[in-house]
Amino acid sequence: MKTLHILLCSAAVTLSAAATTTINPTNQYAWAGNFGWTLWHDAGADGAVIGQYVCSGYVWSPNCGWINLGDGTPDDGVHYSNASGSDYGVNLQDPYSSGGVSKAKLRGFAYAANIGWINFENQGNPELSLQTGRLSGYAWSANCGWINLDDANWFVATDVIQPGADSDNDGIADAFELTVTDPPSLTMLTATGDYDHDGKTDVEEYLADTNPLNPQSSLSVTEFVVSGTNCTLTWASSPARLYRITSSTDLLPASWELVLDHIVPDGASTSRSITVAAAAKRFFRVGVFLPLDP
Ligand SMILES: [Ca+2]
Ligand SMILES: [Ca+2]
Ligand SMILES: [Ca+2]
Repeated sequence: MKTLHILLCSAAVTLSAAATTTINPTNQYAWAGNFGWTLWHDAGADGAVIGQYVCSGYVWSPNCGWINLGDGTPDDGVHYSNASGSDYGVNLQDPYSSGGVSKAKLRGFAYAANIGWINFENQGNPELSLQTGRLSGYAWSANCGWINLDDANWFVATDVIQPGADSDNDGIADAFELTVTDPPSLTMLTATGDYDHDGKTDVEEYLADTNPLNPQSSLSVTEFVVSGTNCTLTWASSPARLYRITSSTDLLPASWELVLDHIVPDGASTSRSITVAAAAKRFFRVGVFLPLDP
């Protein structure tokens, strides 16, 4: 066996609670049959912001005025409850991947002073592509009807997905910390620590969306099979992340070459096969990154 594998987390992340819009200036139009175009980028200083856990900012309707997607600060630090008039907004939730497509659902309520609540719900099934940033589906206004996020001619797309607040500046989105700890804590995970002593730092586990409190959970190759010139790597994966495979013949830092990029996970486990030259020594590594990271 002259081929082996190693595994590294190869992603960097900048965290910020940005207020500027993430929406592409060209692809920013959603069509409402009863009140015309809505603009998601050109909505003033606070256009729409698509975040890893919550949306925020404003959509502008020339006919109906501002539509508020939320203030970006849900009461629990993770998702808007949409159970009170002071903690409402549109959440990004339930990421899934199947058939080569990764998506997350947009769910919750937006509010427009002139037309009331706009519901992002299951029937209209508004979603975000984690690969392209393109929105799809419909939002529903009880007073004004459907808003089509993916019209035949125009659609809404985000250039980036904001990771969200990192108030303790540890490189881990606060919402992730509050989700994985019980009771919710921002001090348990740290910039340099490895809480569960599995060899992956807390930050690496965040980047890989593995459980930093469970040593059985980490980004790792679970199977490596060589058959002739065909190598198959299998690793545990998260629907909220994308992956890449690089290879090297000698492990020198400058020698790594990209083999496969923007790999959409198959599900909880992902496999990819790579053909190599006969009798060649070849090293592989799997990297992970946040979709559309700024
Ligand atoms: Ca943090
Ligand atoms: Ca760890
Ligand atoms: Ca772990």
